[in-house]
Amino acid sequence: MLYLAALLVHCVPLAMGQYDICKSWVTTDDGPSWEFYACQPKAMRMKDYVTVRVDPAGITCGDPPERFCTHENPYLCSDECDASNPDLAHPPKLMFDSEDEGLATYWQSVTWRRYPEPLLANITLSWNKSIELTDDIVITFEYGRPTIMMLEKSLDNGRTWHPYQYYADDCMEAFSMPARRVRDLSTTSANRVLCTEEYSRWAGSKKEKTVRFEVRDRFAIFAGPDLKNMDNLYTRLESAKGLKDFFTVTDLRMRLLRPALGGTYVQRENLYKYFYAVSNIEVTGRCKCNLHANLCTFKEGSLQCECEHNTTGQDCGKCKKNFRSRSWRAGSYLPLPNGSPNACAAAGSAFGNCECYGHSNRCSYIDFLNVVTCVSCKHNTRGQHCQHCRLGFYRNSSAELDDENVCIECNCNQIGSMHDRCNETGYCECREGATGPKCDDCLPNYYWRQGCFPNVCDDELLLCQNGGTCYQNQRCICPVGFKGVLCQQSRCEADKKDCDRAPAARASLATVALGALALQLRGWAGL
Ligand SMILES: *[C@@H]1O[C@H](CO)[C@@H](O)[C@H](O)[C@H]1NC(C)=O
Ligand SMILES: *[C@@H]1O[C@H](CO)[C@@H](O)[C@H](O)[C@H]1NC(C)=O
Ligand SMILES: *[C@@H]1O[C@H](CO)[C@@H](O)[C@H](O)[C@H]1NC(C)=O
Ligand SMILES: *[C@@H]1O[C@H](CO)[C@@H](O)[C@H](O)[C@H]1NC(C)=O
Ligand SMILES: *[C@@H]1O[C@H](CO)[C@@H](O)[C@H](O)[C@H]1NC(C)=O
Ligand SMILES: [Ca+2]
Repeated sequence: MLYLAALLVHCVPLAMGQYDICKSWVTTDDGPSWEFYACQPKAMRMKDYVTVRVDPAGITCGDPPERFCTHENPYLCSDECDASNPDLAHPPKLMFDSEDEGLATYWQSVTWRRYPEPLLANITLSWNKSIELTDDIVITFEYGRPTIMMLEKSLDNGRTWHPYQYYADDCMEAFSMPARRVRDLSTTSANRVLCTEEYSRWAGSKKEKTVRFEVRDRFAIFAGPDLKNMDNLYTRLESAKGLKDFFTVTDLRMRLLRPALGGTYVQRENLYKYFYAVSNIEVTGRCKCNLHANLCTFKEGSLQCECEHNTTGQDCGKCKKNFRSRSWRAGSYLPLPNGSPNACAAAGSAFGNCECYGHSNRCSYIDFLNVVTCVSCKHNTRGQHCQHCRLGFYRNSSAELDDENVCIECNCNQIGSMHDRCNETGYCECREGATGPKCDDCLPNYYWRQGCFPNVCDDELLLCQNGGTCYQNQRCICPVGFKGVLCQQSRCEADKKDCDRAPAARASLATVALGALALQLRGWAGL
């Protein structure tokens, strides 16, 4: 009975009745009709849909066969890993199987025979689908938990990775981070990435086997210890920036950085007892469908939302064709308890089918042309169907026409370009001497000063004459007695007064120099 109660409490956030239907047939004063609600799929065991990759190559034990020992009895090393024998192999898939007979099956790494070189392994889980975590990630280690590891996540199918949580027996030493516990986080720090020491200390390899990423404890910050007040969590998920995304992943990566040591030091004489062994990785979550679907099915190798509200796409992230009369929006948990569907609406029924690709809410009939046209196109679009980009913008060729960001600003350099229009690939038309897609660079032999100007001089071509030096390609600094853009002009020829003064100045300099020489000569001669 106690067990059952625990199970029920555990299931509360997963099997919540809230947001589980997308529409219902209701009877109102105007007769029966559909009513629409925000909806989301049920939480599932995500390990059933995952693809796994273990790096580096050769990190899985058994090729060649290898002996290993345990920390409990390091001198009894009877266990053996052999990839070619199904009974003795430990391939990655054993992290995701169901262990009916109660016997742990596990992936196992090679032993730390290369010590002191670190024993590193990455376990990467990919769903090719955005997933919203609804419960703790629980990783079960046989033969001891790593003393240093890190959890990373990706939101873009593995293109970019971000730290999710750090784990070490000494956070300061391993990551230069203070140790913190999720339980101590507050409403403003609920999505903080932290380092915890709770899952890395040695407690005997049989006793403490799990490493957690605590989703429930973070939910509890808003929903209370038993997650009773889920409304408050849903309200926060809508209003707190970045909170929803924090619990969303497409991929997860465990970076195993140092195995269990079973003590303080590594015993070099028995390296067979140091390795990683993972028997289970539990990830509980639901497909992210932007609150537009309550079903998510495994099709053609990946999970896909069964979109309602006239939306479509893997995550119901856009409006169906012919339903783009207003731009796409995610459903919302608010107002409680049923949320808002924010459904896509059929395009302009009043005037036949005037598609505006979601850039306008209104069509208008122009009598003398006999056409229906979209009014006030948004998102920098223009045209009868808002299908072109405004002047000064160009079309992003990899975006759909109904994308809010389909038109990209040309951003032409105001001084370097002829005007602020650009061609279909975003190239501006440059004034003389300017270059680059945005005309903010100068061609060789031009310099930038409120536009591109041809170089006056050049240190290599030595255009400055009569010993002049080139200053920043802009002008020659002339020696006394010369002037002109390239110091080509003697001051004597240019101006009689200069001519009179210059030799005099030179003479006086010569006198001083001679005087000094005379003094020195006198010194040598001992006079
Ligand atoms: C593990 O992944 C990280 C990037 O997330 C990479 O820098 C590192 O080299 C990988 N380690 C191994 C052993 O493949
Ligand atoms: C990922 O999912 C998309 C959309 O369902 C699909 O087109 C693509 O083939 C999948 N990629 C892989 C590697 O499974
Ligand atoms: C979606 O389109 C269909 C067909 O036009 C319509 O019957 C239905 O009410 C629409 N759903 C929503 C949520 O607007
Ligand atoms: C063009 O659109 C694609 C797809 O939406 C997007 O990934 C890319 O960042 C956009 N490019 C620019 C320059 O905005
Ligand atoms: C845009 O201009 C650049 C530079 O002149 C050129 O290389 C490119 O081919 C042009 N693109 C189109 C679509 O005309
Ligand atoms: Ca297993």
